[in-house]
This record gives sequence, structure tokens and C-alpha cells, in this order.
Amino acid sequence: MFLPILQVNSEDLPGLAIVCGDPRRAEVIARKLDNVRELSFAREYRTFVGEFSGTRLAVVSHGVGSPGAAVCFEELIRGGVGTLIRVGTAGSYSAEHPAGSLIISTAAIRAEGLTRQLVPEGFPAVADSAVTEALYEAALQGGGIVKKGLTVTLDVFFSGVVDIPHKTYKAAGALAVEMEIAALYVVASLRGARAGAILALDGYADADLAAEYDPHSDEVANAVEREIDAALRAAVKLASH
Ligand code: R1X
Repeated sequence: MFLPILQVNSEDLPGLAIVCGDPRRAEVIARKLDNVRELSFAREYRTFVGEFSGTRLAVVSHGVGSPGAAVCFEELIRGGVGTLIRVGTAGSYSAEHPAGSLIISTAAIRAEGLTRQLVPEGFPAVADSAVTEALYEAALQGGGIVKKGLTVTLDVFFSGVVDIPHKTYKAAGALAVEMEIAALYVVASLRGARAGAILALDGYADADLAAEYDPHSDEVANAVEREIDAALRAAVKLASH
């Protein structure tokens, strides 16, 4: 089957994919694979396949925001991918896990518009437990601050005149905020795939903590490196389960 938006043949896809927003980050991850091959680079969707420790996997970029990312997740699942791991970045809600820490998202608060057009109110955006545990275990091995818990998925990055209830989300236990996980978890649940996500924190989303946003610091680069390595180790474990 030809996947028209990713512009990839499903026959070329393995059963597991690591997905990330940035096409350049997809290339960074792909460089860690053996026998790597770039299948396509269409719009924001860049697809590589290769092997890590003998496990075949794809690395695919999904761009910024839930609607575009959902297109990528849908086509991958239609193409036979049964396990999806998002490797991303997020803004922190707490000084207990500052920039440079890692978060494993167990579920996402659906504060975006896309999933409302897919499923009814009350439908959970929840990770697969095996993917979550594999990511958590692999992330702990890599050191640094690692937490798992709720994350928020928003559509907005630069705020307008509407108040986003960050304090409420934080009071309700959310650890961090990003822009694609709700789409990933809802699409995966709907289509019978399993999904999880690991996030490198690149600053604060809480206005009381926020300093100048600098996602290009060494501590963030180090956390991104650790999350990529953790996702690859988790992928190997999940491929045999
Ligand atoms: O998920 C968020 C979005 O893809 C995190 O980083 C991007 C915005 O910079």
C-alpha cells in the first residue's frame, strides 16, 4: 500500500516507529541506526528505516501540532506500524524537574482541538503501559531527573489574549506541556496500536518560573541525547514483547 502523505510504501515499514517533531532530529536519530535508508521527505514528514541492536525500526518526523502529527500517526498505523514512541520536547510545570529533565507521559490532558473531531468528550488520551514502562526503565538507566505522569497537549505555542489554565493543569498534577501527545494516544487507541512518549524538558511553561526560552542549551541537548538513547533501548525491548 502506498501511503500518500508520507509518500512511503507500507511494505518498507517495520512494526515499530520512533516519531519526533523535527525532521532534523529524525536524521540525528537515524544516524544511530545500522543499514539506514531514507525512504521519503515529504512536507514535514521525513521517514528513515534501519536497525538498532538488530531490531528493525522506522524514524519519522511528524511536525509541530496535533492535526499534522495525526496524519503521520494514522498513515504509519495503516502501513502496519503497531508500536509508536514519540521522542519530543516540552515545557515544565515545576522547578522539581527543570530544563534538562526527562518526562514519560502516562496520559495527556486533551487541551487541543483535533481529538474533539475524532472521539467524544471524556475519551482518554492514554499511553500503552508496556511502552511507558519500557521507556521509564530505559530512561532511568541513562541518569538525570526522570519522572512519569500526566502531560498537557495544547494547540497554542505563543499565547494570544486567552488565558491558558496552566495553574489548574499543574494543580491537577500535570508535569509538562507539549503539542502532539493527545493526538498520538487517541489515534493509537482508535486504531489498535500501542504508543508512548518521552519528553526532554526545554524550559518552563509556568509563567512564575519562566525565564527566557532557550531550547538550544547544552543541558537540553544532553537531555535530547538521553531520551533518544532511552527510546532506542525501549524499542529493542518492545520489539520482543
Ligand atoms: O510539542 C511541542 C512542539 O512540537 C514541543 O516542541 C514543539 C514546539 O517548539
